[in-house]
Amino acid sequence: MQQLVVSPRCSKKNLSILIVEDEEESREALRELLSQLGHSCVTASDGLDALEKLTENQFSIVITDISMPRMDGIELIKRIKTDFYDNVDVIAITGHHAQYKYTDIIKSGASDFMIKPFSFDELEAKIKRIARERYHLAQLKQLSIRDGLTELYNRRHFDKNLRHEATRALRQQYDLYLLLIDIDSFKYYNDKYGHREGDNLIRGLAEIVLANIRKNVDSAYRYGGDEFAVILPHAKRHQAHSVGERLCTKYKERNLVPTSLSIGMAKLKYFSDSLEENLQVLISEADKALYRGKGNGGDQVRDNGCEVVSANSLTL
Ligand code: GH3
Ligand code: MG
Repeated sequence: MQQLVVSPRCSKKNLSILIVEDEEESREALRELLSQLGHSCVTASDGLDALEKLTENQFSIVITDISMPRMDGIELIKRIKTDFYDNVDVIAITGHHAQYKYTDIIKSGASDFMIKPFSFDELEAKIKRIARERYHLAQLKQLSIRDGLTELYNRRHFDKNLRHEATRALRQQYDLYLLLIDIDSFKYYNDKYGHREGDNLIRGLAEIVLANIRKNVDSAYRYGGDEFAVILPHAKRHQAHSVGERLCTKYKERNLVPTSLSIGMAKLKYFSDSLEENLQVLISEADKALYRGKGNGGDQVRDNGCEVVSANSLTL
């Protein structure tokens, strides 16, 4: 699913919180109060217990005591920051403020710090601040990987995801195809109907692409200007072909004359130990196939073996 979504774990309310405290009474009191605020809470009795819970569940915030048997809070915070970095915020609570300085605890990776006895209002305010920051950070992260016009993933994210997907495909030895899509005669359309209509056409194509690929498997990108890319992991040649054909056909149904789509497809191959080299070949082959199709009149899907499939000749 590619729509602009901020994970519920990052939303401003209803956080998943892990409470780490060796003293049962305090632990249960915290759990009850935080649950009353609508958060879902899990408890752990020390650092080791907390690490186990962290591997079993996803938490937004860990509230941890510092002095605990087996593994103390400082060690726990360090482990959280190395193993679960970015995903978890920690609020440390201590009654031994002479033993641990604020700076020591923040340096170990905690987002905030409280000294016992503390008021519940103070804890609530700190949780709210962290939740707000997490929410905005998640939004920023989403924006940084999206194209502003179409909300598809952007080119930067394409580069990152392609590396990730290709690594998995080569390691696990399954087929991966890349489609590069370019609108034919788009300049003419822009000139004739204006830039705003041109923008609408680009948005419309993004919708078509999203509606015709497998959710949670394939991914679509605005590659730049009037070019789009689709990564198809676990796809055979005929499947990649038919995705391309379907896109051409669905696009034609919108009757945005004189524009049409040219699509080049290529299969990821292992040429060298350098992933970058393999990716360069993949992109260059899809690009060459695309331009061969364009040179041949456009409105077609070509693969790197030069095969042409005319969208006009399809019976659906
Ligand atoms: P070809 O058939 O060879 O693909 O040529 P074309 O007319 O489609 O033009 P080309 O692909 O060479 O260039 C893409 C054009 O798309 C150039 C640019 O003015 C236009 N363009 C790029 N980004 C945007 C955009 O965000 N909105 C609009 N309206 N136009 C854009
Ligand atoms: Mg074009």
